[in-house]
Amino acid sequence: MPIDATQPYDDQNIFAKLLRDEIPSKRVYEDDFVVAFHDINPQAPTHILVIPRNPYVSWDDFTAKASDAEIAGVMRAVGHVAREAGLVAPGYRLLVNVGQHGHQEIAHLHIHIFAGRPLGPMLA
Ligand code: D5M
Repeated sequence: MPIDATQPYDDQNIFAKLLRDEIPSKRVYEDDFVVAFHDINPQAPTHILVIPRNPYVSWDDFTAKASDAEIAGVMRAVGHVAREAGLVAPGYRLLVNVGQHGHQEIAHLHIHIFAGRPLGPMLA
């Protein structure tokens, strides 16, 4: 079920548990700002999620509350993860779902990286 992007942060969401190592993940990268790991239900041959360490419900929450330094850190980390995974030459897609109409299912901001096959035109 999609979440309400305006809800308060719930520290029992699955990515909060993953950040606390209460559930396993296949991590590919971490730094002061983010943790990146393989999506459990991949929609492409490469499907990585990048999440901020800090508790933001959604992209809206993040862009409203995070410092410029943190926003830059998260965005740079996404680029770094894609580069280190060798995705730049073949290409990749970034996606952030927000709230009900965006079909965001987990109430901790996550940035999807899809790659590994031609992804076709944008869905809208
Ligand atoms: O995407 C939520 C994504 O989160 C969806 O692609 C599955 C993924 N997911 C759910 N649980 C896990 C765990 N435990 N590890 C890795 N990936 C997970 P959304 O944009 O909210 O629809």
